Amino acid sequence: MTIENRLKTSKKHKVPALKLDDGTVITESVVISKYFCQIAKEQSLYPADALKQAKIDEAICDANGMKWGYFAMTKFFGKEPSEEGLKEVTDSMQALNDLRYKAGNSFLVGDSLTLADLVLAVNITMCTVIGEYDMATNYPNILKCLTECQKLPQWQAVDKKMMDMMSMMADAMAAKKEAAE
Ligand SMILES: N[C@@H](CCC(=O)N[C@@H](CS)C(=O)NCC(=O)O)C(=O)O
Repeated sequence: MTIENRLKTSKKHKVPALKLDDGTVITESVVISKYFCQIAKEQSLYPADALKQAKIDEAICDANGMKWGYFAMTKFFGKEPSEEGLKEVTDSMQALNDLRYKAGNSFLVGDSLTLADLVLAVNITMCTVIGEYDMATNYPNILKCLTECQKLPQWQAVDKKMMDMMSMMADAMAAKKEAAE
């Protein structure tokens, strides 16, 4: 099986897409992650137990309620920064903070890292790296999730490559904007 980086691999024309040896294509990052956990019999990130899965799925929905898209739109796609846009982001961070981190916990579900934390950590990097948003000052509780993921060698192996690429894209967009002014 291969993780494809060509948009045309899936009918959705989106990445990631996982292509199995028999040609079957699976899309959606969270779905692909769950598939990997299942076939690797990975029980800590996404246990087989139905109730535990439900609680992790619930947390993934909450994690995806954090609206990081504003940062990508303003850094990569020429959207003008605005107070309203930023407020929408910070309101969603506050909501997640109140819903999930009031107890001082480090993890979204239980007392260890799950797939939900990985999903949230990726979303957080979009805010901190791409948006240069100061989450350490404003939402330290939410940031704990990223700090935990950053301890993992597997995270370290892919994160720097990904973030360097994102920063390059942001710089290229800024230079294009400056040249147009
Ligand atoms: N919900 C999907 C989102 C997929 C997605 O939007 N991928 C973007 C890259 S991050 C993409 O392929 N964009 C290319 C395009 O829209 O043309 C997932 O989590 O896999």
